[in-house]
Amino acid sequence: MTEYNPNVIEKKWQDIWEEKEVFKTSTDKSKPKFYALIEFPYPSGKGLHVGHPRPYTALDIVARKRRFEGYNVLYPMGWDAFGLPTENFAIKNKIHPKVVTEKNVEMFKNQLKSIGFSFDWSREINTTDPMYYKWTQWIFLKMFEKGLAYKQEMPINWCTSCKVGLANEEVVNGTCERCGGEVVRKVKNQWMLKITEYADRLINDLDTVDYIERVKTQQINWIGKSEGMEVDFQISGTDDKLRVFTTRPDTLYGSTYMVIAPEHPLIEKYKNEIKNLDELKTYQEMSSKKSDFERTELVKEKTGVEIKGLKAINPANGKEIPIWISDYVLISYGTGAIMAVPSHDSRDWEFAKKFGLPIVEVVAGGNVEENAYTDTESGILINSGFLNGLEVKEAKKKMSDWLEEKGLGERKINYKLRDWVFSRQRYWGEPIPLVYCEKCGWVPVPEEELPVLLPEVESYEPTDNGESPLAKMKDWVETTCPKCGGKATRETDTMPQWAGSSWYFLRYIDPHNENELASKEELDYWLPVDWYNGGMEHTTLHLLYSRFWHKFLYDLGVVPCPEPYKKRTSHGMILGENNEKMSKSRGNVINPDEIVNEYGADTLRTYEMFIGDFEKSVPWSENGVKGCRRFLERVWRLQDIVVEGDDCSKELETSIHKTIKKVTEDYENLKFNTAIAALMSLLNEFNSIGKMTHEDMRTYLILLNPVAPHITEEMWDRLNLGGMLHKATWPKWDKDKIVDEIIEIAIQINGKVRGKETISIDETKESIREKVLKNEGTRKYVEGKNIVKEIYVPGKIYNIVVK
Ligand code: ANZ
Ligand code: ZN
Repeated sequence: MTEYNPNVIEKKWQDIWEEKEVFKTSTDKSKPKFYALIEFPYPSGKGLHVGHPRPYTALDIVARKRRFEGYNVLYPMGWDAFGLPTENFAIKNKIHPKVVTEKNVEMFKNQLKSIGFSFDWSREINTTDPMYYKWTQWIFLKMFEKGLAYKQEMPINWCTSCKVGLANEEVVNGTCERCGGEVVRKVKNQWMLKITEYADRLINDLDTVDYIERVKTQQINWIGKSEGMEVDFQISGTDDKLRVFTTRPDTLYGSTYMVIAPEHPLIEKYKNEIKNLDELKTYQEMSSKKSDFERTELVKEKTGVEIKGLKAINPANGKEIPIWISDYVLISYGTGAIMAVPSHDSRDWEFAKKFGLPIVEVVAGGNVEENAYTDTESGILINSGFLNGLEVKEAKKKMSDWLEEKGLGERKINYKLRDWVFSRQRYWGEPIPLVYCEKCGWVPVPEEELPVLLPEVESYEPTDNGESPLAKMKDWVETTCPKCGGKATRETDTMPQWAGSSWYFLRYIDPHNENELASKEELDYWLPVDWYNGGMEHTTLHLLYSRFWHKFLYDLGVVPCPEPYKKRTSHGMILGENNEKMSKSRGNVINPDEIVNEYGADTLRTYEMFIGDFEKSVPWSENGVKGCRRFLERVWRLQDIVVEGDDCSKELETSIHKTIKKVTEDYENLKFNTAIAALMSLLNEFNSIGKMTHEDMRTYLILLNPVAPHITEEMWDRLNLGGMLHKATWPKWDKDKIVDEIIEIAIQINGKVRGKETISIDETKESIREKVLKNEGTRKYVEGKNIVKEIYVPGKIYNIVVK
């Protein structure tokens, strides 16, 4: 037998698959469909990273398995190619971003092809292709038409080094997510998208999809729905009111002072009455330099200034209280003003302690001299007039009713989510297809004139006053108004990088359509995406944005379902050997090309799936790579023990059927490592009995094929196992053959049987526990609760007590 030589066989099979269009999605709509999606990469100059193939291989495995099972599979790939790194490279090296992008795409594509992913390359898309961004612009215009895009003077996050406005999501710890530069606030006229209008639906519809729990939780927290009251405090000696937002109207009697954000208009309005205006101005100046992040950081010592000459009246007890300004109150949330209750809010408590303000306990249960008592479950109201003796929940309701009755306030729901800053003052993005006319205002470019192409410019650098480089192109900027024919100017801002990725999964469905973003027939068949895997870092950015766009398109009647993705999973990162992030500066970056060249693509794929729990971050290990290569060599040598005969080996029947079951289930549950481990141990069993029938080999190769497609296809061919491997059908396990191994146990929660789970008799307690907690039927009784006790009666009942 010849030696295992991946360099030869991998290229050979990649060429055959490509030539025979093996992975081209079928047009046959009578088959069940499976749409597998991974986040398309940004084609940076650095090339593919070993982190990329992890999710790509995972869904490649599922896609290949589903093809064997008779599904019509869509597993596409494309390029999210607009954005800053390419533009910054273009500026530095004076090369057009288009050229940079082409080069990088070519490099990425070759790298991906060398790993043998089963993408349907005929559906490749690129967000910078005018035929693509025509539809990105079209969706924007629809939003504009429906009033969801509007321009507003906004204090934005301004990166002093990229010279560009950033979305809140792009600011990390007060610095630019991309370059690490300092972020300050700057007021700019910005296009905004009203994602807030969809806030409730973005929360509620999470109930209808199968996302991993931490993704759901992060989205819910990011949207930050908060139910409370707006309450008016009279300003002493005037008819004027100062309105606050509070989630604790029950604590109103304990409000001993008020705080407004430094930007609050009250200061300007009462500048003649205020006695310490200069001091306040200095404070305002100072806080304008801080980011929201810095301002709300809990550990920071509180700062503030009392507004002398103004007082407010607590509407509950009629007492006069002081008003302060402090930057721990944000202008962008609620009403930009709060009623401070130092006894029951930690920030207010710290502030009161620092400035010697009175602390009045109104919910008994803690020790408010020591710290704020914030518990809302068990306290009883005191010092609070008509609320005395009530629990917090009742008191909230009673106070809210009272305030509404007296016309002093109203119930209000607030969200942390802000509208999406949708302008960038940069070159390498989709032009915003609007023109400004003195007479008609903002006018959309007519649909038949889309796409508005990015013009050629001399330099891609933003201007120093923060305008886009497009602003310097007089010929392009000056145009006529589509409405009245008068003089008009084009919008020179471009869209953010998140635009193109907000709908790309729709374009894969019908990538060459010239008349629509995708045809209704194709959308009806393929949507929703059945399985979307992507990084946790995109949970509050791309994932939320694309759900928002999809819902908008659903409202327009363009797409048939309100949610784009049926299922969302997430992978862990691959770290350097010493458990650190891989980075150029640490010199620990592994280039997948080197692994492919030295060990083969199948080894890379096997290793990345065997490396550990798919959802957890794991360190790279060269030894691990070698181990996987040795495994594949042993697979290769199985050819030596093949004997004539088409029936399954009798001796190993149970093992084979158990392995089929395990691998089949594990692939679907992201447990690739344990699937591979099962295949390793089955290999050992074949070797120990020293023979394998053709049928055994077929089964084995099909099971391993999704992980290591080249070696398995080659062995199938050499052993003449019938046609080509990728055309085979997925093996089925026979329940009867493993019957004595599989038993059913009952799951009992708080004394009631709520469901059943099948386990094998030799299954470990940890594994059984994991199954029980994930059980479809019983999960809902356990989730979000405290497990206080677990008792397992082996082979019979798994008892859980929750609180
Ligand atoms: C009085 C009070 C008493 C509060 C108490 C809390 C506890 P969430 O849940 O995040 O919505 N707040 C309101 N607007 C604010 C702003 N612009 N900047 C900073 N803080 C603001 O929090 C709502 C609570 O945060 C509000 O309820 C208010 O403080 C504060 F025992 O009012 B509370
Ligand atoms: Zn006009």
